[in-house]
Amino acid sequence: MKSRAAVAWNAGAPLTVETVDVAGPRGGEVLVEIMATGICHTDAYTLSGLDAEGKFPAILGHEGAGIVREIGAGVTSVKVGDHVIPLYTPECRECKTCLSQRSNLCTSIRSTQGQGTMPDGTSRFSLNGESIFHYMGCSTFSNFTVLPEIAVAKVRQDAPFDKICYIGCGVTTGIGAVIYTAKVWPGANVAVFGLGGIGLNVLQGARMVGANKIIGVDINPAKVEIARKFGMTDFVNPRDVGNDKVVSAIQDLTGGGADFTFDCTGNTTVMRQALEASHRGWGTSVVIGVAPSGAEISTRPFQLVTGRTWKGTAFGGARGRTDVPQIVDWYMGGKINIDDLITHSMPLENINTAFDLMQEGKSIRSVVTY
Ligand code: NAD
Ligand code: AHE
Ligand code: ZN
Repeated sequence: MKSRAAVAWNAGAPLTVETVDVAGPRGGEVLVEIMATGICHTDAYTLSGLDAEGKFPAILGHEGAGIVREIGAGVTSVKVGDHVIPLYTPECRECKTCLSQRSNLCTSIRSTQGQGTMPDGTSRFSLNGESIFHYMGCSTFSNFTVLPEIAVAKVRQDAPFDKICYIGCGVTTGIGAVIYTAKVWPGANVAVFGLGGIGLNVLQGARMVGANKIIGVDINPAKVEIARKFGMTDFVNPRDVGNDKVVSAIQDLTGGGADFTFDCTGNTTVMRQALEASHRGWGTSVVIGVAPSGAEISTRPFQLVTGRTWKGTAFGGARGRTDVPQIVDWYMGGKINIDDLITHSMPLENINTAFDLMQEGKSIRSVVTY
C-alpha cells in the first residue's frame, strides 16, 4: 500500500514528505494507521547524525498512537480496529529480561531495531524500489507503519490520539523515571535538570508521588512559568548562578543535596552536576538524557564511595504493554496533564517546523496529526 511519510534522507537534512510503499505485515506483525505523532528530542538527535545507530534513509518518529488496520499470521494479542501506542521498548514477556521482572529492557528484537529493520532483518518501507530503514522499531512519521505485535500497547478507544501519542515516549519516560526507576518517596527533595518535554513530566511525576521540594534547573528562563504549573517549587538558572555554583545552589536549597536528581538534557557536564547535587550517603541520580555517540561521563569516584547512586532509565522503566494502558487511564481520569505540554500541532507537511521550534526552545511538544 501507499503511505505519506516524512523521510530523513541524510544526517542534518530537513525531512521531505513522500508517498512511500509499505509492505503488509508478516507473521507476528501488525499494520497500524498512525493518527498522531509527537516529535521528541531523540528524533532530532538521530537526525543530527550523532546517533551511533542512526541510519539513512529512514522514517523517524517513535511517539505515536493509531489504529490496527491489518494483522499478520499468528497475531493474537490485538485485532483490527484496536487502538494502540507503538512501543520502542517492546514487552515480549518471554525473554530473560521480561521474565526477570527486574527491567523493562526487553531483548527480543532490540538488535534489529537498532539496525533499522523488522525482526526478520528486512524493511517494510521503500520508495521507487529503494529500501528505507525503520527507526526504533516504530517509524511513526509514516501514516502507516508495521510493528511486531509485542511492540504495541492496546489502549482504550475513547482516548484522543493527538494527546496520548505523547505517552509513547515523553510522558511515560518522565513520569516512569520517577515512579518505576527512582521510586521517589513522598516528602523527598527532587532536582530536575532540563525542563523540556521530558523534564516537565519528571516534575509532574514528582508532584504526583508527593515530593517536597521540586527544583528545576534550566538555562532557558522561558521554561519557568510552565515548570511551576507542573510542580516546580524552586528554579535554578546556571547562567544566573554560574555553572560552577549549580551544585551548591541545590545543596543550599535542600540542606545538603536532593534525594533524587534527574538529567533530562543529554549533556554530560549536566549529568555530573546532577550526580553531585544528590545527597551524600543516599542520593540517587537518574540519567534520562541521551548523549552523543562517543560522549563519556565522569566524576570523582569519591562521589560514589560516599553513597550516591548513578543510574539510568529508558522509557522510564515502564513495561509498555502492561503500564502504558494505565498511564492512558491516568490521563483520561485527569491525574496527569498532557494537554498543556502540547504547545504546537501541525500537519505532516510542516514537520520540519516542529524540529525548528524544539531546537529554538519555543515548544514543549509538537504533535503531527495525519
Ligand atoms: P527538550 O529539547 O524538549 O528539552 C531539553 C531541555 O534542556 C531544554 O529546556 C533546554 O533548555 C535544557 N537544557 C539544555 N542544556 C542545558 C543545560 N546545560 N543545563 C540545564 N538545562 C539545559 O528535549 P526532551 O524531549 O525533553 O529530551 C531531553 C533528553 O531526553 C534528550 O537527550 C532526549 O534524547 C532524551 N530522552 C531520553 C529518553 C529515555 O528513554 N532515556 C526518552 C526520551 C528522551
Ligand atoms: N541509539 C542510541 C541510543 C538511544 C537511546 O538511549 N534511546 C533510549 C530511548 S530515547 C527515546 O526518546 C533507549 O530506549 N535506550 C535503550 C535502548 O535499548 O536503546 C545510541 O546511542 O546508540
Ligand atoms: Zn523519545
